Amino acid sequence: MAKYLVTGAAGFIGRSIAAELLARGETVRGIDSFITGKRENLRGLEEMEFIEGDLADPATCAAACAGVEVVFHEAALASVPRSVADPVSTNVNCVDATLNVLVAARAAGVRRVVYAGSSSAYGESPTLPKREDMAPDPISPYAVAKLAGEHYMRSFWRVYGLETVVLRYFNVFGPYQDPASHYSGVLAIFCRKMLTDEQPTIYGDGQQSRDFTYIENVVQANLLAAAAPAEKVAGAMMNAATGSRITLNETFRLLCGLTGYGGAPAYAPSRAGDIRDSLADIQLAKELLGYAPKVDFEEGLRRTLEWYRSTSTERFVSQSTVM
Ligand code: UD2
Repeated sequence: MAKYLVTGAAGFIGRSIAAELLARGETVRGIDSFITGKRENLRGLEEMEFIEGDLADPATCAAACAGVEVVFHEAALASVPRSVADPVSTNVNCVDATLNVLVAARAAGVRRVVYAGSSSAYGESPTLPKREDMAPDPISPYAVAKLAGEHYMRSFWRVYGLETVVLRYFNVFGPYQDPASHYSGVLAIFCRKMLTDEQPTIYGDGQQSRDFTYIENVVQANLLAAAAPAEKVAGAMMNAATGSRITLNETFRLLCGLTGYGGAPAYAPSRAGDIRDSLADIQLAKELLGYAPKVDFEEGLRRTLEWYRSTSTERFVSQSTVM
């Protein structure tokens, strides 16, 4: 019987958490519907018990949670522009799915649920860095949906005593992030394009900034959140990030140096629902979890590029029509 359940286990972040748990000798169950998860991401996770299923279905959630002690809820439709194009799907796959997971977790006697929140909850307020005690101001339907999930987490702690911990991720990147859809994270898209000598597009003037967080840091935050004492973390929400930011223009220049790409970027109008600047205060995660980012942005970029280089370009080209 698995001790841990990872939802979205065939996605970028879920896959990475599952791999680390297995490396530590833990028993893991994963679930994915393959709406955005990839079967090839399960390679190397053969020891994981796997369920193909959709969290929008309560019976599937019940089967996934049976016998489990801790849930890492990573499954989502993660994209601001996707949610602008189709807010209802985002709601079903983020809000309904999260509520179903919580109901099933409670019924199954799960001890703790760790939830993938999003920095998009902070929205456009000009104050930087973003601290957890700031009022949320979600702009896109995606931000609203991820924030609703946070509120459900806290509610299940307050009302039912199910231990929940929310980690607000800040622009996570790294190996296994899908670069082949235009809904992908910007770094996955830029890495793939610049390695294959394709011109990347910057939406807006490129002066927007992000606290890009390498995947290993986020995996570390998750494992700490699962293990921390309930007195400290149950019902809590905290940023998971690096605490530094970089503009897209600077990122592009850095990637030119690392990839040898010699062209200029194309510039296109800003995307609806986009926010300008994002930077986390990571003090709370330090205090509550003992979290400290281990891999900085440049080192993360180098490792990510190495992975995209070593991974068959066919894998990405064959999926380039998938959105
Ligand atoms: C949001 C959240 C992030 C995570 C993510 C999930 C914020 C600050 N961050 O990321 O935490 O939840 O959603 O998807 O809200 N861009 C380009 N060219 C491209 C692709 C993107 O210029 O080809 C721009 C895009 O317009 C934006 C920036 O790059 O200004 C980052 O975009 P993204 O889609 O990687 O992530 P973002 O910030 O929407």
